Amino acid sequence: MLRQLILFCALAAPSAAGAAPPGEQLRQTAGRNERASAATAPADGFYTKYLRFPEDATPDEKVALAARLVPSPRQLAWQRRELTAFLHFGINTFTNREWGDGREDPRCFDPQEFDARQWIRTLRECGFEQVILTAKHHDGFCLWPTATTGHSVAASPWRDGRGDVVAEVSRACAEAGMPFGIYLSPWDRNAACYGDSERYNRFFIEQLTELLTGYGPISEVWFDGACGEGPDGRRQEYDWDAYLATIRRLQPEAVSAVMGEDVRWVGNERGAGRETEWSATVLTPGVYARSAANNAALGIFAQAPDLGSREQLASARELFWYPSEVDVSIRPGWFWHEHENTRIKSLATLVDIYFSSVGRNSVLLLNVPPDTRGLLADADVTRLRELAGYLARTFRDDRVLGGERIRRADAGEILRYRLRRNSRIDVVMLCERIEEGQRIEAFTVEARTPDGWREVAHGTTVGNKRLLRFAPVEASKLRIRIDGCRSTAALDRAAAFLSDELLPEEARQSDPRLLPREGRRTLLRAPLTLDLGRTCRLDGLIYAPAGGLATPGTAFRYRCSASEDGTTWREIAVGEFGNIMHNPQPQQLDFATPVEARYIRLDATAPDGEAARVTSEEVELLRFAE
Ligand code: FUL
Repeated sequence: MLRQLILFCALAAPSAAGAAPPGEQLRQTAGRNERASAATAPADGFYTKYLRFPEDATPDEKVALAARLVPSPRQLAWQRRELTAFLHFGINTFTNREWGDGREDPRCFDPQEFDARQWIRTLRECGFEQVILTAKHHDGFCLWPTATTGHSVAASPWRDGRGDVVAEVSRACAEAGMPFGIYLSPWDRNAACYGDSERYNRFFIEQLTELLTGYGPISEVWFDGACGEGPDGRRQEYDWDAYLATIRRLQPEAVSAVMGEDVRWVGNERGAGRETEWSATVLTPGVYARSAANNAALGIFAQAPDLGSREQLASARELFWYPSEVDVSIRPGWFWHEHENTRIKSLATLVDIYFSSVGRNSVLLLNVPPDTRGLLADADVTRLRELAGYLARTFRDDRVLGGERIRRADAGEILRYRLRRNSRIDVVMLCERIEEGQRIEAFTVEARTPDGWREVAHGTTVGNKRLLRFAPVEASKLRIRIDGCRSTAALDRAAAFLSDELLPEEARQSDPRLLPREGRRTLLRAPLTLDLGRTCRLDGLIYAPAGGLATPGTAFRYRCSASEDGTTWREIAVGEFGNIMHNPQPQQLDFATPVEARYIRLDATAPDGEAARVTSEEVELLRFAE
């Protein structure tokens, strides 16, 4: 710490760093600490969570200041909990959809074997350190008996309308010592007042208040940014300042995520973290009124590859400690669908996701959706146990001696470590002491092998944790060369392991119901009209955006029609591929009743209301299964 202080005094005058509040309109309790810490020269030389650069700061001074931006205590506690389980559960579980439209009958919610203890016990055993439950998804159905709307568990047959999913999950978490977070969707397709901005804001704050006062400590509040209202939909002005102030007042320890100010969405739903991932970022959180202007001026957005390099610092006026969270589902969709029971991500895929999230300075938020029974599905549990076993075996035997001592180095310096005798390694773990900021910009890892020193890995950022994989080597020593850093780097952990054996990805079984494509022709590209070559009995259709990528032409709302002669058509399904733009995974639409047809037409629009471009390759048809 002393060294930090000396360095600090020698660098740009901290009192020149600005006093702008994190959220301009956060006038009440929210952000007060952060504002104070940015306003004056902090006694210990660190800026908590927020920093405004002095107008005349040079690029070097900005770099020196950036090195002293640190997480707030609640952010630090959150970053240390590396693995969170997401629990998507609600009306969609029963209607087989990804996005409900808010018109669902609450009577379809009836998880007869509901057991929150089974969820939490399993997740605990599998190494999760926090859970987040979808208390309300976009369909507006509330998993607690709220006083704000009748659209809730109270109107369902489950426990004769006296059940409370949020209460049971929070109780199970308390018993297991598991921090508990909530997802409360701002976009609400059921609430009649949605779009009447003031009324809905009051309604939303009431919901938030119920959740933050009635269910014990809440560790994370997740506000999703999705809204599929489209060009002709309802327009709601969210009062983010008031929402955040409510959280700060009622649960000051809770981090606010995504449309929040503490935790940043990584930018995709694939489980892919950035190779270079800064927690000290120039991206202004979307909930601050100035975010659109600030981010446009820097040419950045949530998905931008570079949110914190020196080039970005040079043009930025503000810096936020805004660490990344990687959200991804164990299945293609976020909600449980029976037809996805065979499409659970393989162990190899989950391990890759772990390395590219936790191993890239992010928290992994892995979704494990409970099923219609109200239990975690058996196949998901099996896979979670495999993952937990794999991680436990990989990380049980650290070969580095004294790797837990804090070590400091300037750019160009080398940190040296000895390994235990007869070490064979293929994973290196580095952890920066983020209480002192995130500083490392580039590093190289070398191993002393029987053939001499060999570079085994290199990288850019480290942050809370960096994991690097390489081909196994016999090694007796490690050298970590700090190739670039801001101020002096501090590592509080260097470790090396031999990873567990991983079997290659199992071949995916193809669905026997898929209608073979032979004899099929495209009659018309827009709207996509297919001639199947003969009359078939069909059960449904799968839409899989090409390459698993969302494009401006990706289909969102659809009308599907069938014909036996190509002249007389009847509509067989109308709906939307919910969330397809963020999670462009195959989505299955089941026809209400089996359809006899030779011709199929899919007339679809993109999220912006324009005609979608769907190709024959993106569509599979499902045969009726007796
Ligand atoms: C998205 C939502 O639209 C999805 O349904 C899901 O909840 C995911 C985690 O966030 O934006």
